Amino acid sequence: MKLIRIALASAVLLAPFAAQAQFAKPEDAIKYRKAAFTVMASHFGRLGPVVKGERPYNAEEVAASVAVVEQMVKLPFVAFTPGTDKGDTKAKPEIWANEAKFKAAAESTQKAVAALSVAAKAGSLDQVKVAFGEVGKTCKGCHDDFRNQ
Ligand code: ASC
Repeated sequence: MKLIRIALASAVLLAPFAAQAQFAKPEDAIKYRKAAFTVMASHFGRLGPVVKGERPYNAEEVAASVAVVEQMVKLPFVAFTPGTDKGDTKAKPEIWANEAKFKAAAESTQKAVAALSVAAKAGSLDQVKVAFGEVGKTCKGCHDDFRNQ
């Protein structure tokens, strides 16, 4: 019992360091999160012309892009580690000043993407259009609050 308590206490205390240990240097975390956002934006952006009717709806193509977005949206938020507010980044200090709000914003994006994934898998352009709009709103909301232009 005592050992378990010590192990749990250590795990809690060391958790933030474990997250940081994934990246050798702050620049690595910045590069990593930017890479995830870049790939995500590329695949989310491909849906734009489809939902606007400028490109024919291909359900498989859309589902494949949404699957990439769904994977990418899991990645960048853990890379906003302490000390990565400086450097080649547009991240605002608000991310670290208001971590709960940032976490909530990340989670609402992930939830919206999960809904987009359901729509894409259903093969319904109407549902994809709605879900796409909702994801876009969460992207913009987070950028307005947490990213410098
Ligand atoms: C995109 C993209 C974003 C969001 C945002 C939505 O395609 O790259 O960052 O949509 O512009 O408002």
